[in-house]
Amino acid sequence: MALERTFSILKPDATARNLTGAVNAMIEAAGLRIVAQKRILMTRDQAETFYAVHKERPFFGELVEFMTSAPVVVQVLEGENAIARNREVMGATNPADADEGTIRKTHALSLGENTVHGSDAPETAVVEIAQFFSGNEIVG
Ligand code: 3AN
Repeated sequence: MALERTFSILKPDATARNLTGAVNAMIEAAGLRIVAQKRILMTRDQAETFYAVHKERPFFGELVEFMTSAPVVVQVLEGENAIARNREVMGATNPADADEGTIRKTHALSLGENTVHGSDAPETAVVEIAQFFSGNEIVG
């Protein structure tokens, strides 16, 4: 299996509770390398573009509000099978359904305030990484 890259976000509920280091430690312990990282305040435009696939869903407005409410940390993670590996360590979208030892089971507050985002497929990873990072900002 070749090295793969995935896009990750530490969401506002994580930065608000000063959990950047704690979540990063879980990501690194899962065998993923943080090869790019920056803390930003997402604009409404950025959040609406990022979550465009959910535009028709009833929670879209709430999701955009939340993602722009406080800083986030956007990241590129690299490793063997990184997309699936990251989703494994993130845990289920709803923390109530997440396995013990996952980031969401350990830290998430609710279905909306669920601490992390991770790309769900190679195609989305490429698009999501390109929205926030240029090539020379990623150092593997
Ligand atoms: P995941 O982030 O696990 O891939 P998606 O892509 O189904 O989950 O949902 C994107 C984000 O939208 C989730 N991370 C979650 O924060 C939010 N979300 C999903 N479903 C709901 C919901 N029913 N109510 C509020 N927020 C939701």
